[in-house]
Amino acid sequence: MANALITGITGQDGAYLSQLLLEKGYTVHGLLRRSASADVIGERLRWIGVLDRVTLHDGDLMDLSSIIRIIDRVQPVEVYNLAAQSFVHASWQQPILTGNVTGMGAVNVLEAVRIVAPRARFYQASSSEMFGKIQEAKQSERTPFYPRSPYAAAKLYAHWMTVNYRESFGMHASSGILFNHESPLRGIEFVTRKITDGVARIKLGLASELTLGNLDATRDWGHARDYVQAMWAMLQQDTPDDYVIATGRTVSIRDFCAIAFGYAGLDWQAHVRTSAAFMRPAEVEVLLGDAGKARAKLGWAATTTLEELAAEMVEADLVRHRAARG
Ligand code: NDP
Ligand code: GDR
Repeated sequence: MANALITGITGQDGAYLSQLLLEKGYTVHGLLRRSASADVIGERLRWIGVLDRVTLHDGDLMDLSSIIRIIDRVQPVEVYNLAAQSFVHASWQQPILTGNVTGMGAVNVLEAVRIVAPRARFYQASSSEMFGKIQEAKQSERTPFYPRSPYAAAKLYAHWMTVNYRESFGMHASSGILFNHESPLRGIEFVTRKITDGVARIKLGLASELTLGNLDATRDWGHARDYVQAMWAMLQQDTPDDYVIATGRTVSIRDFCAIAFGYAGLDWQAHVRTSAAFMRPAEVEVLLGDAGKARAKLGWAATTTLEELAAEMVEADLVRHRAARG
């Protein structure tokens, strides 16, 4: 059985990708950073039902020797670099950490692969945030980048290093420029999950208000379950390349509120407040992806509508809060 290694295995995408790779017959290994909160480690992997089917190795993206040791031991055929400080808002408070983990961390993984498993195929989790202040109405692989946050600048560095390792060393290194993708496993600080969690609390009488930031921004949102399939498909190609992965529909935060509250039979305007605390020093106003290349070359297309995604997330948050209430 082929070994795959996932950094960021405890995150949203790590859980869905683990599930997909296990279904495909891989032996799945993951990089796990030590935490004092050992009781919550692997919560997403447990939720999706794969925690006891993956092998976790202690290490950190900042610790090159740990990555070399793990890759040397596992000898993976595929390495998925999903680990990052991934919250854009936090990247202004922690720009150096974000640069180190999200930017340089990717180079640590590229170096480790080059040194001890040079034939392994490598996937870099690049981001639509790299388009930032958009230079074209619909963003494709040909659209110039304009990062608007320390997170986006770090991702852009990692992206270009992936391209450079491919061109300099002949590595099978691909970069997926993924637009926002969500799920019931999305971190609670990201806006969709914050909203669906708020809807569940309000529906169950546990809260009456939800405070958000900029409601005018629009995002091209898909489902993480669909998007990890594109990651895998990129590494099955004979030639490594870069691909935009998106739905081709952009919706404002305001309209996502209407969809999620509406699903639960609530009027969002009666409950949503805004606060400057959740505004950003620089905003990415609009993102809208053109995934035509992925459709043509990978045969990939998003299959989950935003309405279906919001419903699944609200239902999961209702279940969580009902269970917590006892
Ligand atoms: P999450 O924030 O859910 O997961 C991030 C993962 O990185 C976690 O497993 C986290 O571990 C791990 N991590 C953070 N710092 C370190 C470190 N120093 N060493 C080792 N591991 C570390 O992200 P997502 O699953 O949503 O996203 C996966 C990747 O895709 C990220 O790189 C993200 O930036 C990128 N991306 C995400 C998009 C999205 O919409 N979700 C869109 C485009 C790109 P821990 O559990 O210990 O915190
Ligand atoms: P984003 O996701 O920054 O696009 O990055 P996030 O959900 O944090 O923000 C989306 C948009 O919503 C606006 N917003 C709020 N955001 C948060 N988090 N909380 C709020 O209360 C709130 N109110 C309004 C934001 O201003 C923004 O415009 C995500 C991450 O997964 C990245 O790692 C990934 O690279 C990109 O998606 C693609």
